[in-house]
Parts: sequence; structure tokens; C-alpha cells
Amino acid sequence: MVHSRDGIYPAVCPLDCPDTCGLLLHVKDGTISKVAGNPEHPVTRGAICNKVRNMAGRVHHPERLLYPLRRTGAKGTGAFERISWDEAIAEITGRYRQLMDEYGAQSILPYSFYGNMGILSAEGMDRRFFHALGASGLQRTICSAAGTAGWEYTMGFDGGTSPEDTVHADLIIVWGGNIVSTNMHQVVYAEEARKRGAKIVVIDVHRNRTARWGDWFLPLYPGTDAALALGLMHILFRDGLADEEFLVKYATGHEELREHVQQYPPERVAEITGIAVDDIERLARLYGEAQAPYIHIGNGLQHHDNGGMNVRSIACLPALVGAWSKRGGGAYKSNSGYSATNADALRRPDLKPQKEVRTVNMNRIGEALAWTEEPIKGICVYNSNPLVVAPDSERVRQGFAREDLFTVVHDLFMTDTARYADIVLPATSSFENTDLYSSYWHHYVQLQEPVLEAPGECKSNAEVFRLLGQAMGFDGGVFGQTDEELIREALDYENNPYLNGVTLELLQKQRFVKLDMTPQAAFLESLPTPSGRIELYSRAMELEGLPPLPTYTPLKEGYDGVRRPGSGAAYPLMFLSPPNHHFLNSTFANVEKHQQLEKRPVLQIHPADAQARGISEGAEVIVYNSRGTVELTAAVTDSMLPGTVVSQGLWWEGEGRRQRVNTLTPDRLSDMGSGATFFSATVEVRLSDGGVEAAGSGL
Ligand SMILES: Nc1nc2c(c(=O)[nH]1)N[C@H]1C(S)=C(S)[C@@H](COP(=O)(O)OP(=O)(O)OC[C@H]3O[C@@H](n4cnc5c(=O)[nH]c(N)nc54)[C@H](O)[C@@H]3O)O[C@H]1N2
Ligand SMILES: Nc1nc2c(c(=O)[nH]1)N[C@H]1C(S)=C(S)[C@@H](COP(=O)(O)OP(=O)(O)OC[C@H]3O[C@@H](n4cnc5c(=O)[nH]c(N)nc54)[C@H](O)[C@@H]3O)O[C@H]1N2
Ligand code: SF4
Ligand SMILES: [Mo]
Repeated sequence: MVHSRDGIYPAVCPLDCPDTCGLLLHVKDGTISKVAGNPEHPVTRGAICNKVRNMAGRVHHPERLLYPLRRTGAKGTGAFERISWDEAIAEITGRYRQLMDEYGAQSILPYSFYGNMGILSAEGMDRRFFHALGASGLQRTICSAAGTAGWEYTMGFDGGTSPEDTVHADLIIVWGGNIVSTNMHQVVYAEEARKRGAKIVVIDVHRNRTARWGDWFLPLYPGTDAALALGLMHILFRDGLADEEFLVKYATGHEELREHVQQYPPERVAEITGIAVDDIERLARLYGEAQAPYIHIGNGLQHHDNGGMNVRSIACLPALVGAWSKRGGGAYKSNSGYSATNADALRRPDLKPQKEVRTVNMNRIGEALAWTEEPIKGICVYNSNPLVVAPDSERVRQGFAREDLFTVVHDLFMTDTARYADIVLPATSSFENTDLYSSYWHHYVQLQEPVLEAPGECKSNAEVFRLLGQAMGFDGGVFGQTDEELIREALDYENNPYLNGVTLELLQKQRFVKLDMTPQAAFLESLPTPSGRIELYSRAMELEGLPPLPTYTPLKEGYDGVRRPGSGAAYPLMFLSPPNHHFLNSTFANVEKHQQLEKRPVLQIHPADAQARGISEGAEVIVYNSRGTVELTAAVTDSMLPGTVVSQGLWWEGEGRRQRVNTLTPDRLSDMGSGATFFSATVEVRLSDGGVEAAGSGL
């Protein structure tokens, strides 16, 4: 099955990136000599990012884990001994049986995300195993949960404009998304639109790579996007730029909205957002007069206390101008709905011994590990690196340092999290497995078949949970299924008409298969909202105690609407920690090539804020708040409005340098969807005195 011969083989990029590229792996002597984009993949069209062009450095990294390990020293010190798989599986199942007897199965918690986007790797045997065990459930809300909730209240369906169609847009607004780094093929489509005359507007809190590429950059204060959207709606109604015919036909509540947005005149919105009145007026005119305006809603504005409402408010805009009925117009927040597979068949929630199990929000993992009532006694981490990616990371570290917590980590590397494990299991790279991939942006489903031999004793997620399930004595029919059987079950899903015609056989033949997009033509006629229409006014929100109309609410820890510190503001600077260009969340942060490309973790600070603190370019600074301290190198730049500082990238803990930015971020939950609020953080910054303070990381 595995190709041992030299050659060029198709593959799929497994990373949590909307582009889900088709790849070509050049293999020589059993190793990758080159990774290229597949020129035949209709969206990839031969182009891939620099991160994955350098993927061989990760897959063949000398520090890849090759054998199961058992801890021999204190947690966090990285002292382990090699054990066999038989010993590892026996120890895990033995401990799980003990915990179940003593504390109940819900004392065990899985912790996973999408380190590998493969459906079998992220949502298959693993889910079956924890369901059958009766373990606590995990709310996987770290990424886009707030925005998904805000979008679905408005549109009902987790889908929007098709990527290929955006070449026909004549105005593209990239709102809270750094697509040059995070969705490069959308940039390619936008370039095509630009050649046909489209303007590209970027709305962001800092002049990122995307802002530098766009035609017009509008910097604003963090977490004020809903106010801007409401201000635009105010002007659209005021100036007769709303598409009344469309609203009558497809929306609910436009009269209430017309009335409501009178509270958001441009002068007030300028004060809240930091954008000049003239610019708000100009943007509204551009939007209202465009033939087919398209909005790309990024993740940045979702990671806030008011993240759900930011998306909810922006999601109303296309309806106001009737953009949904223009080719290329509309908006994208996620297109996951189009490619939904049969989750129940794959994950088997019916295996749960009891219907209701406790769920734990992954954003609150630090707090959850400190519960004294019904404590979590076992945690199994895979596809994720919570010590680096979860908020309030010092609290997370303290949780993982608990001597009485039985921790299993399955990963390719000895991550910051794995160092705290009792048992570490070596994971295959995605190129060593069979898996099914769909995109949350484009419409192609892809198949990965093994290209490389697994090194050492690495095993895939599916294989690990098959072994664990069988060792626990769970149903052999469920835990004995092959990868191919699982894929067939996932694709057999009549509730999703877009999956029509996507089969394993066709995937084996073609590698990628386009979803059947014909139902999209009737998209507006069959929205799954309670009213069946675009809900500008949402009764469902009202019933849940949320404002039924889009509304601006200030951040909890930031500034209120007129730049006075809000109720919970303890520190004077807003701290933003979005992804960087060469890492994928915390993936690649340990690969030399990628580290060199990023150089080092820096803090971007405005000249006015730097001067007030005696900070000059290149100075070593301490960034701190009540949660902890991080050490970074200052980059003085006017890329942000004063009062905002930015550090891109999720670095692992440095040698003698505390640089995990999530030390500073709050574990509060967003207004809807129980999402993360990484970017609603405040900090103070001072020059480093050269010494490293005593408290903090134990790494
Ligand atoms: N190179 C690279 N690509 C990636 C990733 C990566 O780590 N590196 N991560 C992947 C994942 S998991 C995801 S979810 C996506 C995320 O990718 P994007 O959707 O692009 O989202 P972010 O990069 O989190 O944030 C985008 C921008 O929003 C800004 N922002 C922050 N707060 C606000 C605000 O209040 N208002 C506005 N308007 N802007 C704000 C941030 O500063 C940032 O410039 O990218 C994926 N692709
Ligand atoms: N401050 C701040 N924090 C953030 C963000 C931010 O913008 N700012 N972004 C947030 C977002 S949007 C997201 S999605 C999360 C992402 O958080 P995570 O999903 O935890 O992402 P990664 O850091 O890339 O960690 C994935 C881990 O999975 C491992 N892995 C890869 N493939 C496999 C496999 O096949 N099997 C197993 N067992 N392991 C595998 C990788 O080696 C890696 O260690 O981070 C969030 N955290
Ligand atoms: S990270 Fe994104 S852009 Fe890069 S190869 Fe993977 S899917 Fe394509
Ligand atoms: Mo994400």
C-alpha cells in the first residue's frame, strides 16, 4: 500500500487552514525531497504556502517521537523512558479502569482540536472511544464558535459565497482576517477580481500583510467592529442605499433595524472605533453603490468578549444591499455546512452509557483542571497543544502539573504539553495515513492515502483509539472498522445534498471531488433559520437573553465606547496575539527553518506608547498583567492605533525566555457560542531589566 519507490505522489495538506491544498510529494529514498502544490487541484492550482513547501523539515525532523514513553521524572522536566505499545496500552486502560471505579468515567476528559484536519484523525475512532468510555465531553470552541453562533442566528446555514465566485465581486472587504497569511488562495481570487476593477478594503486592528496588500486599510480599535457595521447600516438606510425589495422578500425585521441603527450615527461610531467620520461615510457609499460587494469575515474579530455580535452585525450587511443575489457578492464566515459528513455514524454518540455527560469548555481547561468537586483525574490530549494554544496558559500549566492527574499525550513531538504527560504516544504524520479531508472554505473533498512508511513505532489517531477501544473490551464491530469503512460511513449522508455523488471510489480514482453545488442556487429560499429568512431581528436570540438586533457592546477588560477604560480594565494597552505567517498555530514553532523565517517573537508597539515607556526599537520588554509575564523584543511601528500592542505567533516556551503569549490572555467566554476571547486582553509593558523574574513557567 505504501509507496516505497521514488516518485511523485498526490497528498493533502492536513493543517487547520481554509485552503486545504492538494499537494504533490516528491519522494526519494523513502523521504520527501520536495512538497509542491498540485497543479490539477482546481483551487490550489499548483501554489502552496512557504510553511508547507518546507514541510519535509517537520515530517523528517530528528526530534520526531518514535516510541511510546513513560514519565520517569517530575512533570514538565521531560524525563521519560521508552516502553512498548503493549505496555502503554495496558497502562492507559488499567488507569482508566481504576479511575472509572473510583471516580466514575466522567473524571476522564479528551482534549483535542484540529492539529490534523483529517476526518478520521479528528472525529472518528477517538470520539467513539470517549463516548463508549462515558468520559466527560469537550466543547471544542477554541476557534470560531462565537462567529459561527452569530452567523447562524442571522443566516441559519454554515455557508456563504463560493470562493471561485469572488472573482466577480467588485468590492472585497477583508474584515478581521489576515488572508495573505491565513487563506492565500482567497488572495489569488481577489487579485483576479482586482484585475477586473474590484477595490480591496481591509479592516483590522493592525497593518498586517493583508492590509499592506489591500487598496485601503482602515485601522480600528479592537472589538469595535459591530459599531462600525451598525454605522454603515445607519448610512445605508439614511441615504436610500438599502435594497428594499430584497429586504422585503428575504429578510425579517428590517423596519426594526432601520429604527434601531439611528442610534449609530457616524460621529458616535467614529468615537467608538477610531475611524474618521469621512472614512465611515466613504466606506458606506462604496458598499452601498457596489454591484457585487463581498465580505470575508476573519477570525480576528471573533476572539473577543463580543465576538458573536461582531459577526452577527457584519452578517446583516449583505442583506441590506441585496448582495446575496449578485454573483460574487455576499459574505464568507465558514463554508463548512456544504461539506458536512455523517457525524453520528462516524462519532457514534449512541455508544454513551448514559445520555447526559458533563461537558468541559476547552477554553476553560486551566480552571477545569482545578475543580475540586468531581475533579478531572485523567486527560488525553491529541491533535492539540493546550499549554501553548489555550488561554491563561500559566493556569493551564498548573493544571497539567498536578501529580494526581493521569495525562496521555499523542503527538509527533515533545510539545510543551507532552512534557507534562505520564504517557507520551508517537503519532504518524498525515502522509503516513489514509484520511478524508474537506475544506471549510472551498468545495473539494479529498482523499489521502499513505505515501510514506511510518517511522519508528508511530501510530495514527485512528489506530491508537482502535487499540484502546479493543483493549477496553468495547464492541469489536465498532472498533474493528477499517479506515475505508469509516470513510464510506462518513460520506453516506442523505441530510446533506451537497455531498451527493462524493464516494470513496471516485476519490480513489480522482483524489479530489467537487461537492454537488446545485442546491446552492436555492440557498436564499431555504435558509434554516426559524423564519426561513435572513434574520435581521432574531427572536431566537431574544429568547436566549441576547439583544435581538445587532448591538455594540464594549469589551469587558478593554475600553468602553468612548475610550474610557471599561469596567474590568486593569491595564492600559489592548494586547492582540493573532497567528503569524510561518507557523500554523503552534505547529512549526519547533522547526528551525520556520523559526528562522519568523526570527523571534516580537511585540509591535506604537511610537507614542513606546516613547511614554522609554522603549526603543529592538529593546527587550516585559509584557504583563495579573495572569503573568511574557518577554518579547519591541518593534516600534505605527501599524496600530495608539493603545494597541500586537505579538504575532504562538511560540513554544523559549530557552530561559518566557514567550508563551497565552500567559496573558483571558479564559472568559464570548457573548455567544462559548468561544475564546484571546484578543480581549489588556496589558502593561515595561523595559526588561535583563533579569528573569522568579515566578511563572516551570519549563
Ligand atoms: N500562517 C497561518 N495560517 C493560518 C493559521 C496560522 O496560525 N498561521 N491559523 C489557522 C487557523 S486555526 C485559523 S482560525 C485562521 C485564522 O485566520 P484569520 O481568519 O485571518 O484570523 P486571525 O489571523 O486570527 O486574525 C485576523 C486579523 O484580525 C485582527 N483582529 C484582532 N482583533 C480584531 C478586531 O477586533 N477587529 C478586527 N477588525 N480585526 C481584529 C488580527 O490582528 C489579525 O490581523 O488561520 C488559519 N491559517
Ligand atoms: N493567543 C492565541 N491563541 C490561539 C489563537 C490565536 O490566534 N491567538 N488561535 C486559536 C485557534 S483559532 C486555534 S484553531 C487553536 C489551535 O490550537 P491547536 O489545534 O492545539 O493547534 P496547534 O498548536 O497547531 O497544535 C496541534 C498539535 O497537534 C499535533 N498533531 C498534528 N497532527 C497530528 C496527528 O495526526 N495526531 C496527533 N495525535 N497529533 C497531531 C501537532 O504536532 C500539534 O502539536 O489555537 C488557538 N489559540
Ligand atoms: S497551510 Fe494552507 S495554504 Fe499552506 S499548503 Fe496547507 S492548505 Fe495550502
Ligand atoms: Mo482556528
